[in-house]
Order: sequence, then C-alpha cells, then structure tokens
Amino acid sequence: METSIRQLQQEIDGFEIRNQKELEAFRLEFTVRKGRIAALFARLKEVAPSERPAVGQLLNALKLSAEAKADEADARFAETAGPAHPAIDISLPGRRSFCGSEHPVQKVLGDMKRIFSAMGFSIATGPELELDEYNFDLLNFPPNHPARDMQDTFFVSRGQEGGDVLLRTHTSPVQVRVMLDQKPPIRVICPGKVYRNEAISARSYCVFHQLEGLYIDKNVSFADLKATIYSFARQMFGTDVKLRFRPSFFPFTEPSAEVDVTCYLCGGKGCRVCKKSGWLEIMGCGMVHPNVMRNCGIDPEEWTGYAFGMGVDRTALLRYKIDDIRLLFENDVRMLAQFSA
Ligand code: 2NM
Repeated sequence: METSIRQLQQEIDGFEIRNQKELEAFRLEFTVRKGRIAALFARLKEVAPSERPAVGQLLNALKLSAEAKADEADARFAETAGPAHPAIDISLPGRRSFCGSEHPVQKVLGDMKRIFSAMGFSIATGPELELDEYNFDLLNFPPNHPARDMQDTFFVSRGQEGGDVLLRTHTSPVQVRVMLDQKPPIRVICPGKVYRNEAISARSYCVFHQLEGLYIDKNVSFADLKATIYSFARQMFGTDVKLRFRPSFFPFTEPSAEVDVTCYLCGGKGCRVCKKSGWLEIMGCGMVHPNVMRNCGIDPEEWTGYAFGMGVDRTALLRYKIDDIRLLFENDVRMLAQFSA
C-alpha cells in the first residue's frame, strides 16, 4: 500500500500541466471521486487496523498535494487566459449582412451615360490630378483668368517641372487628352469628379460631378448641337420639356450658350426651385474654339465640333428631393439606404 502511495505521488509530481486541457486530464485521473487517489482510499479497509491511521495520513497528504497542484495550475491560467468556456450563446441568430445600393449621383450619371451612349458617344475618363496645361492653357484660358486663382482652384504643388499640379476644375482636360490622342471624328462623353475651392453650403460643395461631351467631325454645326441637347433633355427630363439657349461665354467655345429646360417640377409655371422663373439651367455648351482645336493638333479649317458640360449633383438633388448637397458626399448609410432598389 505504501509503495502504491509513493508511486502515485511520483506520478503526480511528474505530471506536467501546461494548459487547461492538461489540467482537466490531471483532475480526471487523480482528484475526482472515481480517480486513482479515491481508489487508494477505498483500499484502506484492506490495511491492518493498527496501521490505518498512519496510512490514512499518507493518503491525505497525497490527496492534498494533488489538489494543491491542480489549484496552482488553475490560478496560473486564470492570470493569462480568459474563462475556459467563453460566454458565447450559439443559439443567438447571426448578424444579417446588408446589401448596398447605387448612390443617387451614380443613378443620374448612369441615365446620362446610357442616353449619350445610345447616340453613339463613347465614354472617356482621365486623372483627377491634372496639369495646369491640360486644365487651363490648352483650353484657351488666358494667363490671368480668374479661374486660375487660388480662390477657385486647389493647387497641389506649384512650380513643378512640367507645370503646376492641381485638382481638375472641370472634366474638359479629359477631352483635351482625347483630342491629343485621337484623330477626328471624335464623339466622347467624359463623366467624373471635379474640384472647386469655393465656400461650402447646402447648395455648393468643394467636390461635385460633371459630364461633358465633345463631338468633332466635318461640317458639325450649332444645329447639330441643339438637336443633340434636345434629344438628351427629352429623354432625361421628360418628353414635353422645352429648351432655351441663352448666349454666354466660355474660353473654350465660340459661340457659347447656356441651356435652360422648363422646370420639370412645376411644369414651367414657376415654383421655389426655379425661383418663379419656370426655367432650370442644365448645361453650358458651344462650338469648340479654333484655338483649342489647334492646341490639340486638330486643324480647325478641316474640322468643326461642339462641346457641352453639365452638373450631375443638382439633378440628383432635385430628382430625389435631397435638400443639402453635402449629404451626397458624407457616405452616411442611413441616407444611402433610402435609395436601395
Ligand atoms: C462646358 C461648356 C461648354 C467644353 C469644351 C471642351 C473642350 F475640351 F472641347 F474644349 N470640353 N468641355 C465645354 C463647353 C464645357 O461646361 C459648362
């Protein structure tokens, strides 16, 4: 009996407990009610009565040392690890994943792109970080034009070799790149983000979206421009809208015009949105200036072209009854979720 006790003591002392699993195994083998220590206690009745007290003491010492070893290991793990069984309720329903939706600006841009694509325009894109040369010089902006001012344009670095770097203020530099790259006939639209350094309010923001178009071919006339804009406006704003072309000025077109559409909210009767005028301004346009053609390697004696440019965000605000342009750029899912299909 005493030999058995000594052997078991050696086994207990030699048992390595390095983790919860091993601690569990240790307890199952030695200290539980049907463990090996309890088995030795059960054999106590086989011992001669005169020796029982002494053997009993040995057994008690064995039991205490095993329990102390287990408690020591337990305390050690409690310091380093969390509970053996983390509080996970596997009966809880899982988190629902949610589906995204198209941004209102992209919905409007999508419609515009579809309409012009059906008319034979291809889509061109370009960098948002531009060179002064493409954003202004080649587009016939005079050196001291106010748009080149710090107040209007975000300059990223000035005095770089190759010219000032800026955030494009319109998508026209994309059209410049197309003209420099391709021979006419050219028929492209250029959608994208543009940047202006102006005061931020509910109606204007430092970033917005534009879609510009360019058509260059033989004998392109202002009548072609008007027909294209008419077709676009009827598809975009409704078959019964009327258009109004007002003379205007842009450095890159001559002649130039601004285009109004009869207010599609009040039908032209006059409301708060059209400021009682019955008209909404939708774009600027004109015949591409011969200087721009020449700057981009196209002979204005051989080719003519028209160009137009429109804002996208204002149409999105009107169509979806959003009252602050900043909501379009905050990416708040509570706002975006309202435009899911
Ligand atoms: C507008 C209005 C009128 C325009 C001109 C050109 C280019 F590159 F051909 F010269 N691109 N975009 C243009 C013309 C843009 O936006 C209000």
